[in-house]
Amino acid sequence: MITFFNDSHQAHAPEFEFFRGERVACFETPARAEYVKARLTERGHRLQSAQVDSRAVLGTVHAPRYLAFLEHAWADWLALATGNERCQPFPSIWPVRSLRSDIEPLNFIARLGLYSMDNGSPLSAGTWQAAKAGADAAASAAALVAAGQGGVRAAFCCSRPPGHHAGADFMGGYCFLNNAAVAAQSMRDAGAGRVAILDVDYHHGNGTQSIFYGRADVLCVSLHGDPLTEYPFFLGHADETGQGEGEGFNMNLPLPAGCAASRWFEALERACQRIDHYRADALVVSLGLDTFAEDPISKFALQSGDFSRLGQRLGALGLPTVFVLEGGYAAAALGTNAVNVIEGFEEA
Ligand code: OKP
Ligand code: ZN
Repeated sequence: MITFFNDSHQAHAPEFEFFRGERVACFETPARAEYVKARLTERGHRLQSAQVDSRAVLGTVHAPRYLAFLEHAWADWLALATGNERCQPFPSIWPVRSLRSDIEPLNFIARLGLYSMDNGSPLSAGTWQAAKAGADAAASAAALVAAGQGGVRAAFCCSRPPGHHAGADFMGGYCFLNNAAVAAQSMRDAGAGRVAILDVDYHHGNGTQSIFYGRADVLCVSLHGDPLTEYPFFLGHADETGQGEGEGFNMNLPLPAGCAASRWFEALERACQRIDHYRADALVVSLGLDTFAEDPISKFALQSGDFSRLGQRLGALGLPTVFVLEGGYAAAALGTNAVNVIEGFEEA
């Protein structure tokens, strides 16, 4: 399988996040992608770098004022005070119900709150550069797979930071630019009439859902930990089925934290049947690997061998497919688990 990788993911390297009010080392680290790269190389997969500039498609899935904020956020932060290059900015106020989000404040931390869903998505010097490279990879993979040149049926983007929590105008959950949305929109633009997005990350992909919620041309299906107890808490319930023209084109399959792998595979089967019935022309997989039993922040029970089975089932859908890496925090196991999905897919 063609694999996209770009060293500039390393430019996004915040040092800490908050956990129970304390500073802890980030879970979403550069080592994650390096472990996947190492395993891909070991198994003889070809790595390439992006050749498509995602700027135009980013302008259709994200709000212009959010993109402008994100691109200049680090420079704005540095301009605020000397020494800020050694500090990470975090939001401290958010425009919740009854507060206005139409007017962008001038204050940097207020703007950071306007464009954030949580205080768990630290910025660093190279956040924009890394996230943009990931979006470029998603656009490149989509272009390649949509064109089907040389029999290319699938591509995998080994990029970070992840993207599925990022909405049209906000960051959150370690995500800044929605790579799955970029891939899906790029495939639509390249002529695919119907695109399905399947999100198998442990956490509900609220950003992806919200971007396509009113549309019938992109079906969103997600299996994830029940938001009653799991992040992102405020979206991902089974009764969210789409709205307007999009009614019936969003499917959530929340599962209880701690459930067995057999239950997870039953939900995967339902998801695949929905995608079959939709008669999708192309598939985007938000490949979170935090369903792994050893994941430090998640509570599903998949073993490494189960990722081969996942890949086989996705391959059996028989669709042009773009994989984008999302979460997965048992860093040293990510290489094996990601490559198991890819090789399972190729076997099918
Ligand atoms: C991102 B992805 C721990 C707080 C948890 C949110 C989890 C984000 C998951 N300090 N932060 O979907 O894997
Ligand atoms: Zn996750």
